[in-house]
Amino acid sequence: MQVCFVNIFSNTQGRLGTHEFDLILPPLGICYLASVLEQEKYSVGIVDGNAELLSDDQLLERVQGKAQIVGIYCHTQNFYKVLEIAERLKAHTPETKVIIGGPHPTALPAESVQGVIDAVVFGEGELTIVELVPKLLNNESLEGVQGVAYRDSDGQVRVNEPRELIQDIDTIPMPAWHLLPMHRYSNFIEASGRTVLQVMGSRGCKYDCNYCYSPRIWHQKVRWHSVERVMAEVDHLQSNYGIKFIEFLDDNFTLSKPRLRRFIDEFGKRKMAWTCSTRIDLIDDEVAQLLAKGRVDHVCIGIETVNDRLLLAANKGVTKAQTIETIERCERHKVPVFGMFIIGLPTETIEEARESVEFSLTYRFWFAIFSFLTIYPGTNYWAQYRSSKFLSDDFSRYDFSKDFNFIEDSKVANERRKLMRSAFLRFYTRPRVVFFLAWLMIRNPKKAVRAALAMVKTLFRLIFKRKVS
Ligand code: B12
Ligand code: SF4
Repeated sequence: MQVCFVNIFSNTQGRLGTHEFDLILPPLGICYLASVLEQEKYSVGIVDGNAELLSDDQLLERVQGKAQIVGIYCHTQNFYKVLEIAERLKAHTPETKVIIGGPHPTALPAESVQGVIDAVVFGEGELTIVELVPKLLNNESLEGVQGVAYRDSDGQVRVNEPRELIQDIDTIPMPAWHLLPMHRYSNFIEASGRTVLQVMGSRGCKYDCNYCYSPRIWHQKVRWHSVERVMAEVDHLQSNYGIKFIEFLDDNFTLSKPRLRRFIDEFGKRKMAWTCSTRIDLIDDEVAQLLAKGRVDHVCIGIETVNDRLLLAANKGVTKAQTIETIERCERHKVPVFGMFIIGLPTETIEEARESVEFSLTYRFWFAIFSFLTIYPGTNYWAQYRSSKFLSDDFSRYDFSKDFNFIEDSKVANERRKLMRSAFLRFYTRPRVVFFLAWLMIRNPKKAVRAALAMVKTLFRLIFKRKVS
């Protein structure tokens, strides 16, 4: 094989452990890259160690000596692990070229050229990989390859020019799903036990919230796939893999009303369930009506906080009044909302954090999740706080399901942790959630028992205040 892409197992089993709750999604980024390389007639493979729960040794066994180039997906939290895997790969087969890409290298290209890494790809990868792979296979210089950082023959770190985004994203082939262990993917709770897969109908977001990384990689531009292309992906997933539920990963699915209307008409012809994400200010009455007409299962909305001072400071561009209006509108139109909250925004007091928790319990959210503020590289907050003593420089702690990586006052942080525990307990022990699990039990007893056990385990940990590891 010429190129093998790898997604390593990430131990993100925090408060809401991804594997315990069957939240295992395909690594779409490397699937697109595999697909463009296959189009260019390279032999390509993917090892999704995360989905297959592969230990480092098992992963290395699957990859070592099997490919000329190994490309590893890298987010901040697994950066050290990625370097370690690269090191072991090279120790076994020094001639293998190891490249990395993904959110972390995109945010910190120069700093990511470390150890044995031969090339770091930053930004959108499809055009870069097609130019990079022949250079690596032929041992040619990487000078001038846009979107690449590397160490030159003098040992100097070079960061080449960034690459322009692809204008027409319909030119990118569908993700190479056939290279994935498709039976392993799941989002049990969100898809209520149905077979589920993710589709990206667009790339990018025009907003610029201070805690978000999306504006950096996609340059605050929104590029859409045509509705026809989206339906082709949906049909492919339905007919080849029996998928019954689609989770659209677009940053703001309801940004364009004309497109939403066309989507609802087309998708409605298929007998499939779906969910999407959007913003508070992108659901007016017409959008809520369309979502209800399209029988959306639920809509995920980043509420983050309901405090106007913090919303302004986070550059969120919405107010508490707008939030209430939209949530009530969704209730009226029977559009269930999955509310996502952040606890620990810079300068947030414990009273302000409590406001968010009370809000999540007052309104009829379908589900709610409370994340610890994690300031990721590439975000505006990172630019603001990167040299602050409050921000951890240990990347393995950059995990929004486990703990804060930005602590201004440890006493307040402790109170926030306690608040998160009680929020979790209060939200997830409500009769509605218990009934929901009972209903899932009928649908898929095995998985429901696992999810219920995971919940009990998490509650147990919380009650006894044991550190979640
Ligand atoms: C879907 C998703 C998930 C899914 C699964 C993702 C997966 N890898 O399996 C779930 C919900 C499970 C998840 C979990 C987590 N996620 Co997540 N997730 C996303 C989301 C919403 C979309 C990812 C996606 O498909 N993007 C679309 C593709 C096209 O973009 P891409 O992945 O960046 O890939 C392009 C380039 O980066 C590059 N590229 C990517 N990989 C590689 C590899 C090589 C070798 C090369 C050359 C190039 C390259 O080319 C690709 C095509 O252009 C992003 C937000 C976002 N806007 O990207 C967050 C995001 C990636 N997640 C994030 C985080 C932190 C996590 C968690 C660590 C959170 C946690 N603590 O639990 C876990 C990690 C779990 C894991 N094992 O990977 C952060 C990463 C920030 C950072 N700097 O690390 C993001 C950016 C969200 C955010 N907070 O801003 N996530
Ligand atoms: S949080 Fe949502 S709206 Fe804000 S910049 Fe990120 S993707 Fe866009």
